[in-house]
Amino acid sequence: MEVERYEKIWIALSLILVAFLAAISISVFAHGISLPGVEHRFNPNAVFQKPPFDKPGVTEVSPGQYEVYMVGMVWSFVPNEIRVPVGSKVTIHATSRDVTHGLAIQGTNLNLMLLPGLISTGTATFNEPGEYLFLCHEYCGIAHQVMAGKVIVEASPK
Ligand SMILES: [Cu+2]
Repeated sequence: MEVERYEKIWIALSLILVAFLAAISISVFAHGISLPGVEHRFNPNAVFQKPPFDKPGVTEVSPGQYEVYMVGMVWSFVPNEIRVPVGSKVTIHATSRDVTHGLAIQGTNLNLMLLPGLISTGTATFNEPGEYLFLCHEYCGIAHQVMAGKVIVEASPK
C-alpha cells in the first residue's frame, strides 16, 4: 500500500496526542496531581468558623518550620503580621472571605491568589533577617492599596 509523504507526516504528528495522553496519565496516576474539586470548597462567609481558619495565625510545627493560616478580606489580612526567626521555612495556607484577593511577599517567589471558598498554599524560606512587605495584588475595591502586612524575620539570638 502506498502512503503519501504528507500523510505520513500527519500520522507522525498525531502521535503527539498519544504523548500528551501518556503525560496526563502519568501525572494523574503516578504523581497524584489533580485539579481542585468541589469537595474542597467551603462557604467563605463562615470561614472564621472553619478550623483551622477559626484561629488564623502562625504555628511552629517543627524547629524552623512554620504554618500560617491566613484570611484575606476587604481590605486587610488576618494576621497582618507574621514573626519568625531567621532561616524559617514558612508555609502559608490562605483563603478569602469575600472577593478575589492576592498575596505576594516581597523578596520571595511566594505569590498566591486568594479565592473565596478555596485554600491556596505556598512556601517561602527566609534566610535574611528584616521586614518583608506582603500585599494584595488583585484589585479588590476602593481601599485595595491599603491591603498589606509584613513578615518580620528576627535575627536569631546570639
Ligand atoms: Cu485584596
